[in-house]
Amino acid sequence: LTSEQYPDLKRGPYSEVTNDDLAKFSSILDPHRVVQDPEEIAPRNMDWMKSLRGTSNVLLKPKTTQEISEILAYCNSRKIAVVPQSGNTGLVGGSMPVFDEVILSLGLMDNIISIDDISGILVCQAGCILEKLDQFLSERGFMMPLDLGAKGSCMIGGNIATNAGGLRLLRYGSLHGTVLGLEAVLPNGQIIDTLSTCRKDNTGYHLKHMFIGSEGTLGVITAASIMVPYLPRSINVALLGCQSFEDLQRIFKAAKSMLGEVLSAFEMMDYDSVKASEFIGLQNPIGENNFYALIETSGSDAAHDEEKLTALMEWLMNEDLVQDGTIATDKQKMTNIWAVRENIAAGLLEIGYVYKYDVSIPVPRLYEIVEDLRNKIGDKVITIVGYGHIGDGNLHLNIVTEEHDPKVHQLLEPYIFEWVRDCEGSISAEHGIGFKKTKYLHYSKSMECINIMKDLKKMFDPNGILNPYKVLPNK
Ligand code: FAD
Ligand code: 2HG
Ligand code: ZN
Repeated sequence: LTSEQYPDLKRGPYSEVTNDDLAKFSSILDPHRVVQDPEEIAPRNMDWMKSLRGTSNVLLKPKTTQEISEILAYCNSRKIAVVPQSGNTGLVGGSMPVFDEVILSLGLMDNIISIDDISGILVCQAGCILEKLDQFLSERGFMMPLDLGAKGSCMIGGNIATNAGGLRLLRYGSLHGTVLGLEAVLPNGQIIDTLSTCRKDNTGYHLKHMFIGSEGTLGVITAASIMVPYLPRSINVALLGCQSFEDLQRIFKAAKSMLGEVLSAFEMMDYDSVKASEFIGLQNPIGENNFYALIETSGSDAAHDEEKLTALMEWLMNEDLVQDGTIATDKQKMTNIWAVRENIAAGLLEIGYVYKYDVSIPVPRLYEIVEDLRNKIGDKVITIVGYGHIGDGNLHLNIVTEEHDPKVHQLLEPYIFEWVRDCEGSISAEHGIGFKKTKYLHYSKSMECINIMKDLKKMFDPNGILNPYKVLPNK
C-alpha cells in the first residue's frame, strides 16, 4: 500500500485488517459499531480542510473504556495501526488516517459522569462535544474554561489531545492547568486512571500532562476531570477598529491595565480576515478598518464592568487610537460579533486552498511576518491574512491560493518556520504538529528534546500502532 498523496512516505510495517480481525472487533463491540460502509467512512478519511485523504476502510465506535482497552490490546498484538478520532476538526491532519489505519471514533463516549457544584469540577467521557458541555454547565451556573470556533463538533478528548487554546485562554489558562485528571488507555490496552477531582495533588510525576497535547500518539483519552469556572454575571463585548498594528498594541496594553481582572478575551483581526467572514454572509457591525480588536469583559458586577469599559473607551478616544467601534451587552449582538471572529477559518476555506500557520511570536513583532509575506509573495496568491489570539501572542497566518500550488508552498516553508525560530517563537501555538508539520518540529524543539520525545513514544507504544506518522519526524 502506498499513498499517491505522500510520495515520500512509506506505509509502516503494520498488518492489514483481515476478516478474522473484523470478527474479533465485532465480538468486542456490537457488530453494528464495526463500520465498513464506505459512505460513512469517507468523511472520516478526510481532514476538516479537505486537504488530506486517508484510505481506511474500518471505523470502530466504542462506548466504554473497557471496549477501547480490548480493541487496543488486540490491535497491539496484531500490529494493526489505529488513529483516534473525535470531532475531526483538527487543523494539522492529526485525526485522519494517513494510509489504512483503523479509525477509533470517540463520538459515542459522550456521558457526563459528575459535576461537583461546590468546587466546580466536571467529570465526563472524552467524546462529549464542547458546546454541549458548555450548555450543560450553563444550566448549573458554570461554563467550560475553553471556547473555540469548532465548539459545535470538537470533543473534549480531542481538545485535550491537542491542548487546544482558543478564545478564553487569556483568562482561564491552558488545559494543562484546568484538567485535573484523565483516564487514558495505553496502546497495549492498559487503563491509566488519574481521574482525580482534587485541585492539588503533588504525589510525584503528573502523568496526565503526558496525554495533554500528545495528539493521540501516546494513549487514548477516555475521560477527563476539569475545573470549570462560574458563569460570569456580566459580559460585555467591544469591537474596535484602528489604523495600525502599533495602535492595536497600545489598545491591548491599555485594556490590560484598565480592565484588569475583568478582561477575558483580546482578539485581533486584520482587514482581510474580516473580509473572509463577510464572504460567508456574516456582517461586520462597524465600518472598514485596517485592524480590529475584539475585547471581552467577564465579571460579577455589571455596573463595575461597564464603568471600567467606559473609562477605557474614553481614554482610547482621547488618545485617538480608535476610529470606530461598538459595545454589545445583549446576547445576540455579542454572539454576532464573536461569529465574525470565529468564522474566519470557514470563510477562508470558501475562497480557495488555505495554507495555515499557527505561530507564537513576541507581540511587538507579531504582524511583521504578515507584511513581509505580502511583500514577498502577495502577487502570487489571492490573500494573506493575519488574525488571532493576540492576548496570548498567537498569530493565525493564513495564505490562500486558488488551488494547492507547490511553488507557493515552497516559498512558504520552511521560510515561515525559520522566521519564527529566529524570533524565538513557536511553530505551533495551539493546533499542534499533527501530520502536516512533523518535519519542521526541530524549528521549535532541540534534537535532545526530540530524542526524549521519541524515547517516550517507544515506552508508551513500543509497536508504534497509535497514530503513526504524526507529531514525530519520520527520520
Ligand atoms: P480531532 O480533530 O478529532 O483530533 C485531534 C487530534 O487529537 C488528533 O491527533 C487525534 O488523533 C487526537 N485525538 C482526538 N481524540 C482523542 C482522544 N480521545 N484521545 C487521544 N487522542 C485523541 N484549536 C485551538 O487550539 N484554538 C482554537 O481557537 C481553534 N479554533 C478552531 C476553529 C475551527 C473552525 C476549527 C475547524 C478548528 C479549530 N481549532 C482550534 C483546532 C483544534 O485543534 C480543534 O478544533 C480541536 O481541539 C480538536 O478537537 P476534535 O475533537 O475535533 O479532535
Ligand atoms: C481560530 O482561532 C482557530 O480561529 C483557527 O484557531 C485558526 O484557521 C486558523 O488559522
Ligand atoms: Zn486559534
